[in-house]
Amino acid sequence: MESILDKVKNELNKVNLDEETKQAIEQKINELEKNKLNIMITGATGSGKSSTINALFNEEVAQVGQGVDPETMTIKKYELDNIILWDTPGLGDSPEQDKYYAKNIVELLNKKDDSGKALVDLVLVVVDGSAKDMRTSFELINEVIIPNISDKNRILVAINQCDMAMKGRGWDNNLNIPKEDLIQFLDEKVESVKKRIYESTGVEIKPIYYSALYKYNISKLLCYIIKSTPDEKRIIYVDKINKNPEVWKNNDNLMNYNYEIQNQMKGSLTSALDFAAKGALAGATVGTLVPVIGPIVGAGVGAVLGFIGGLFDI
Ligand SMILES: Nc1nc2c(ncn2[C@@H]2O[C@H](COP(=O)(O)OP(=O)(O)OP(=O)(O)O)[C@@H](O)[C@H]2O)c(=O)[nH]1
Ligand SMILES: [Mg+2]
Repeated sequence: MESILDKVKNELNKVNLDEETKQAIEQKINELEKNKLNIMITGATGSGKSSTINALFNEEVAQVGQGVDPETMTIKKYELDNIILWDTPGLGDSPEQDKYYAKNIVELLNKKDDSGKALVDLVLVVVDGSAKDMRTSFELINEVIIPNISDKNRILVAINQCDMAMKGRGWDNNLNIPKEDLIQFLDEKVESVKKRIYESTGVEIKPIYYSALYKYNISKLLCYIIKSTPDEKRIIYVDKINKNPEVWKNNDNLMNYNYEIQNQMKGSLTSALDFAAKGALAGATVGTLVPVIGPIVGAGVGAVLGFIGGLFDI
């Protein structure tokens, strides 16, 4: 299938722009095509790491791309073309094993890419919202993840299994959403997780809650992930997100997440291309080419994500 960047490249070729500008934009697109996005998914055993990966991404792709990282033999590596998912083994089964897993996680967090930057772009810690004892999760977040990632904005804490947070009470099985009492319980949980991380580390992280099983707040989760993704890598998600519209349907209505997802991806690609073109165009300033590039990128993103239909209408 034609990728979003190929689509944009083709469309740009059709518009009336001078050769130099076109070349500058094309060169930038070629550069963006080489970008790799590395995401670590970690958490206690059974928290729902694998279910979360399958909810967010195209399941078939996730399965065919499965492999084992030969260096560690413990962290699973899924390659969805330019998205590399590092699925760590669940912690909490035995202290000796956890020590070994933690060591592998620290090693991966300290790995550098070819340009000398941290290889892992962001870490998603999946917390089991139905678990009483969250000690393993806090040890992982506070003692393993936070001390080993310098940009704290790249650490995400997501509370899964929100449907089971009150042992199944408060979950509306017909609508697949939490009822008022469960919402309140979950909001308090978010606050207490945030507080426990802050008190141990001084780092402020704002967790969210979702259900990978019932596909609730998956758009919110993706939105949360995109905002922590380096600007120029955001567009990578377009080709790989789950193509089943049902996944993106049920969210809290605090924001139009599906609109926001599209907007973030469009915005970061448009400004990257505008910035590249500016260099080639005499007298151009930042934003000069946005009226030309913006609609093309918008149409491309809209075409690929059109399967979500009305949800992405602007
Ligand atoms: N009720 C409920 N169950 C869930 C949810 N997410 C995952 N599960 C269930 O929890 C179990 C563990 O899910 P996995 O996705 O395998 O968890 P994991 O973190 O990958 O587990 P390990 O790889 O063994 O550490 C499975 O039975 C899932 O169906 C959820 O949101 N709600
Ligand atoms: Mg798993």
